[in-house]
Amino acid sequence: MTEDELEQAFYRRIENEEKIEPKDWMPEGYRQNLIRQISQHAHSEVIGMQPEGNWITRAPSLRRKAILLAKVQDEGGHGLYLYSTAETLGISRAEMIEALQSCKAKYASIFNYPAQTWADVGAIGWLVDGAAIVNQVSLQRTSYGPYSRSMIRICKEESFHQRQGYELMLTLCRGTEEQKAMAQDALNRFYWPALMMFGPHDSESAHSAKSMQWKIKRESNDDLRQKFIDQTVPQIEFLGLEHPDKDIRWNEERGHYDHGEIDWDEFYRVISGNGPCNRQRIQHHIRVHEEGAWVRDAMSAYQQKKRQRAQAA
Ligand code: FAQ
Repeated sequence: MTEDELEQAFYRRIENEEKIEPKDWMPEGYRQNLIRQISQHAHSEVIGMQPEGNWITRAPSLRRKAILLAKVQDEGGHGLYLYSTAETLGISRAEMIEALQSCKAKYASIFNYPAQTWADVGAIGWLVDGAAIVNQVSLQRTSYGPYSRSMIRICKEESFHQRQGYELMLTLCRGTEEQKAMAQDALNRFYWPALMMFGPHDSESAHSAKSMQWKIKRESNDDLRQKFIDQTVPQIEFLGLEHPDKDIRWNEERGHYDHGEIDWDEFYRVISGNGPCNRQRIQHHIRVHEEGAWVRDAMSAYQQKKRQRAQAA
């Protein structure tokens, strides 16, 4: 088949909702865009372990500690599925890690905010995992087969994360005045950065047009953000907390909540490396990666020994 015929066949498959698999022909731009998005998604999961990981030794009970340990470990696992998914497109894990550590690749802006109190652990589960699920449910229908399948598995685990976060918030809101105030403060600090997780407005989104055409993305940044805004209003009411957005109003005609404007200067500051914890997050990743070098060396020495034994036999 000629290049033109291969391209036409690719678009027919996209049109027919068929999944594209690793060995199938695909346009180079499609491959590169997937590598960009999936590797950044993987980095987000791994860097996302840091804010909550900070609370494992300070969880207030054995039950809460066990839940938090399991959750943080799940996020590491999600990172590993996603790195493997990106590797099917012809990039190595080492190249992706290098791009992260040299700040060429991004990760979700939200993880550059600190988890300052125990209530932040609840707000992260409820709002950050909640926003991640809204996005990832949509990505279950993405056109690249391995990415779509990893999203199905990840969403199942994320919904447990979201529920444990909301349950933690509910416990605080039904506790003492101080505990409820701590929950309100965590909501106030995490609400706006959670909305930023969906990316810039559609009109400002560099990759959306191509990603929608290729069905890598199935819903736009603003549509997904609106879904999250709508679902969060009754959850805030049920907790008995005040909504951080003073402009939030139900719009009967649109069938959605109208809302206040996000501070986009803050968003661009954070994604360009100048958020509250950007340097700390990357430095921590580099340090731990270097400390783990002996594990990688031991694994490759073991593989080599196995290969040599197999050859000798
Ligand atoms: N933060 O043209 P667009 C989680 C960048 S998982 C940082 O709209 P696109 C689980 C964007 O990369 C959370 N950068 O881009 C968990 C691009 O930069 P580039 C992660 C952002 O790709 C919970 C530029 O701005 N989820 O939380 C952000 O079409 C708790 C232009 O933007 C995913 O990654 C941002 N918020 O749409 C873990 C989902 N927004 O690459 C631990 C998969 C935009 O040109 C604890 N990704 N940028 O240098 C996606 O769905 C998309 O990539 C979007 C952005 C929607 C994030």
